[in-house]
Amino acid sequence: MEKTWRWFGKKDIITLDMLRQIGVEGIVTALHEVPNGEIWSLEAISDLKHFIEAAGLRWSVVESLPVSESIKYGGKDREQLIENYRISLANLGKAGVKTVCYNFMPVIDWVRTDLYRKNPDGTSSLYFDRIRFAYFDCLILKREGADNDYSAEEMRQVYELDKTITESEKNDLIESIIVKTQGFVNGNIKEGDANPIAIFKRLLALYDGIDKNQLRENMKYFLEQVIPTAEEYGVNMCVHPDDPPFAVLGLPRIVTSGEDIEWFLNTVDCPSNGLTFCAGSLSAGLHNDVPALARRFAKRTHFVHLRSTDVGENGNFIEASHLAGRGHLVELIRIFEKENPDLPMRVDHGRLMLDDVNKAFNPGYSFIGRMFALGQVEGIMAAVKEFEN
Ligand code: DNO
Repeated sequence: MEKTWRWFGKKDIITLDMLRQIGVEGIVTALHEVPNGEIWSLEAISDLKHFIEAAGLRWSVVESLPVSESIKYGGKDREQLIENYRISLANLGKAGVKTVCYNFMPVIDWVRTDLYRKNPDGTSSLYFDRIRFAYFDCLILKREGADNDYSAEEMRQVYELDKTITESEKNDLIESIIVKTQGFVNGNIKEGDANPIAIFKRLLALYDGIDKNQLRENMKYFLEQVIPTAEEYGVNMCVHPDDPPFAVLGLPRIVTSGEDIEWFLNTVDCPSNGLTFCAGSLSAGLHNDVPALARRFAKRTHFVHLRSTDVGENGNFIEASHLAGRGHLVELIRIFEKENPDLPMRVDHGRLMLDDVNKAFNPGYSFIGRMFALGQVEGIMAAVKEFEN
């Protein structure tokens, strides 16, 4: 597989020169400064591409070309937004950037409740705590009917937590769930936005009455319009699975399981309509057997995220070592190296450790933890190549 790295553009404190030194071959990035829904011009794409190439690397994957909210809920301006999306795709194809990752998660992208969960060794990892999440949903957001989404025992624990939780912990929950994890991935709320809860509630209201079937219809509509353009320009689209892979906050999620993946691949059945195989996201759902999914969908996978999780019986999950947990990365690498050795792969997230603590990295995207994981993955790749062939 091609060793790629998510780089956040010219302002990233991790430079392209640093990445070359650690064996990175391809860059995964986006025009982060272009607001969602606007066209990515050929000029801006080419400029960034040349900048990357001047450092001796290549722009392998776009992550993400964001799908505007209105396309997902089927708003009045979706035709225009889809048209803009097609133009951006065509421009990427013309510039020779041919793999495009996106997601179809309503309102909120990836969800974590704790960005600095301490491990026994002193490092920290990203974490999802179901009771704290339910607390946010029921007692901070106060979403109507939210308590129906949790068991009686879970609600008992939510009210127990209410007796001890501090204001600063409540604030951390808001920051972790809807602010710090969202802005840098072109999400809806950025750091510094006033009253994130109010913005978030307005966004949730846009999905009133939109269930799983309707969201599928809207994704189908989108794919039917954009995949022909992707095909024409030789671009491979690859949807990122929902993270975590289950419905949250009363919102439907439609890329969570083998059945879901099968559905969208068959809906527009052509090679340009593919999957980002995010082992971390898929592994956080106990219903998913990650290596089995890799075997099943390797042929339609255009991009791989290597990461793993450990899931507790209560549904809490922690981002595990890249060598352990439900992701089974050794097996995945074996599968993907065999099926498609040219696939771009990036290690996803990493532990926060050593000198990186207190530096202004995006959550999950510190340097040393990711470099460490890349070393582990490189080792697996070498072993797989040595012993499989
Ligand atoms: C988080 C990421 C996601 C991902 C998008 C892709 O770390 O894995 O935000 O980039 O969902 O569209």
